Amino acid sequence: MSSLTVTLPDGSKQSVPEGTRPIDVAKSISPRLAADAIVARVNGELFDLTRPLETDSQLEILTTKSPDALQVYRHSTAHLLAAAVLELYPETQLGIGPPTETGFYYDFQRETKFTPEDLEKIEARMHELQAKNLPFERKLTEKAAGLEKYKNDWMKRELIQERAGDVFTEYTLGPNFIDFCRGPHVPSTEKLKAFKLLSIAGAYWKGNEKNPQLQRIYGTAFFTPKELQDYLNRLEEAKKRDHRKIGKELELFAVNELVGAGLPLWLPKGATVRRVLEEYILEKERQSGYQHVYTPDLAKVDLYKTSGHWEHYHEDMFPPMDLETEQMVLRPMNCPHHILIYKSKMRSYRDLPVRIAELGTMYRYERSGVLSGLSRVRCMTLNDAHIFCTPDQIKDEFTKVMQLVELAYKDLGIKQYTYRLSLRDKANTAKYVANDEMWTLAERVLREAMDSLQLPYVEAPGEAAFYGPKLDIQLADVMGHEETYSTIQIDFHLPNQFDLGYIAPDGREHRPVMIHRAIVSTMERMISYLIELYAGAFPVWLAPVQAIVLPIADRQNEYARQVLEKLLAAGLRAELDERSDKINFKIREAQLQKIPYMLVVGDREAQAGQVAVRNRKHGDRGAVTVDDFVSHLAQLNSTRSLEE
Ligand code: TSB
Ligand code: ZN
Repeated sequence: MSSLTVTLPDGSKQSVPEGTRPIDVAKSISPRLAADAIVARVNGELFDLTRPLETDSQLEILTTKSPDALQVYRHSTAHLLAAAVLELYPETQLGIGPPTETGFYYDFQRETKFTPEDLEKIEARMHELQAKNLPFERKLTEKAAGLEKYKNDWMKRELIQERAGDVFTEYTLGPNFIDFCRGPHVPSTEKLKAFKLLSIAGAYWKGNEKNPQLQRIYGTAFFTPKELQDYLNRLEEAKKRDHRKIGKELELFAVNELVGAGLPLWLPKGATVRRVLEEYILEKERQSGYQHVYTPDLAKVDLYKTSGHWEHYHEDMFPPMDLETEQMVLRPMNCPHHILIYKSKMRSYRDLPVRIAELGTMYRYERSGVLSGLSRVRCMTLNDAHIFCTPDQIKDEFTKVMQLVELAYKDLGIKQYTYRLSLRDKANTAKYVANDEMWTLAERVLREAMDSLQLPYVEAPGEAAFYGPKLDIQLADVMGHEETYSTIQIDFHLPNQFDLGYIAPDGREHRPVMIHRAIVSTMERMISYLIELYAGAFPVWLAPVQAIVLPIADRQNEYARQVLEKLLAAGLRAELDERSDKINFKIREAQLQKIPYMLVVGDREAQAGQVAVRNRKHGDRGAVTVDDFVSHLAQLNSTRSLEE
């Protein structure tokens, strides 16, 4: 029998008989390694631990420390799910069952709908099968034989037909289950120690709504029960904080079928939070030398042909409208309008930087599948600005924008964020303007600016704007899912497209550079974040209702109204609950509404000109005079304090 050379990651070599399996090598290194092993990597490819080696190999044993191993582990758990489903509901046909970022799913075709009770049954059966320590085994099948074998299974036939080559692989799981699959898998179900089924949803075959709808079962799996429990706890917390749920409970926003998906309606309370945020950022911008403008939400298609949006951003735009002899389109970005404001008069180097800002409403055709509450919408208002400056001014402007971001985050109580340098994908020529020199320069400017601020960043190819690279500021939700909020973008492209100029000290016309920037992102996305960050209990300065007056009995209503008047006169947002309900009931409701201050007034308070203060977090705070309370609250409000 011939032998093979196996090279391990530390460079050491072993000579082993042909047919040796990675698991055998792992055992020869240490029993511990063999026990922790999930899958192997052979010559760069993931490889079953129990599959015989056929050639000389670079071999790596992946254990529970490796993210790639987790993907394999979850994929194997998906097979376990499919095996359990087929045992319980043999009439089911299998779609695909891949791992995901957070777990796995499997798509099934079955007449009857799966119920939550079914999920419990399926999960119990998964545990039974798991305990039998069933092996995963790889099998090679001839394509022709496979098509014959699966002649009644249209999904499998489609998958087999798409596969290149004459043979394909299948994996058995124990004696009764076999599935078309690339693998690899864990050696046996003994490895699958912690999993949970989570939900059922509809999903189209291959994600195409023209195809039949399947039932998708989602689950998650971790290497240890503790990791699984931590994840489930976070999921629970995320559900509690979900801005869509809180948005409904606190009457912040609503969506209506008749208006359409991704087009939220801001209810009075949500609108108040938004207005406060808008006023805040406008004030900070005014103090930082920005000039605010208003521009229309639509323009001629020609504008976007000039800018390049039509060529590179078309797929994200709403389709054009025919109007008399013109074609109009809803704007997907505000930049072209601001450029035309810059261009509306002669500019000299003495005028630069010109900073044109707007709470600009824009429209993007986000696909229905990615829409979510306020965080990803189709109509959004961006705290936008375009800075027109000389090349020498870029760094200084960049730094000032970063300072503004930091100030805003501090005032909003946002503490955790990371920086991302978003670059183009050089291979995707349709999505990015072609001009290597320009991209290189813009990227260098961003890197230098970040380096001189000594800020760390990660790089993300394929995330740039079509006109230039971005420095994005990323915030994560409870589940660790990241989105871009603030963004600073260097653009040498649009100034060319619109032939922008300024008169330089040499008396000649030069080209300005553009910086696109958003500090607090779109009102929609930022408020979705703040709702989740505070679980609806906004800091006083952002709260839709800052204090509510609660008379104990009807006879104090008159006094309560006077208290309300004083609060309103001081510019505070206050309400009065005059209903003839029990005080405890009123307090409970105000607490559920997360109103920072409840001002209870009974006979004693009415006589003394006082209110009994109750705070949503700290409970009873004792009685104070109305004037003292008003000035305390006004102080918290005007200083935008995060205390209460
Ligand atoms: C900063 N032209 C630039 C602008 O001058 C621009 O539009 N940049 S952007 O395309 O990156 O969008 C700015 C920000 O809007 C993003 O960073 C993101 O926080 C927010 N945003 C983008 N799409 C959506 C959406 N569908 N729903 C909610 N917010 C969004
Ligand atoms: Zn822009």
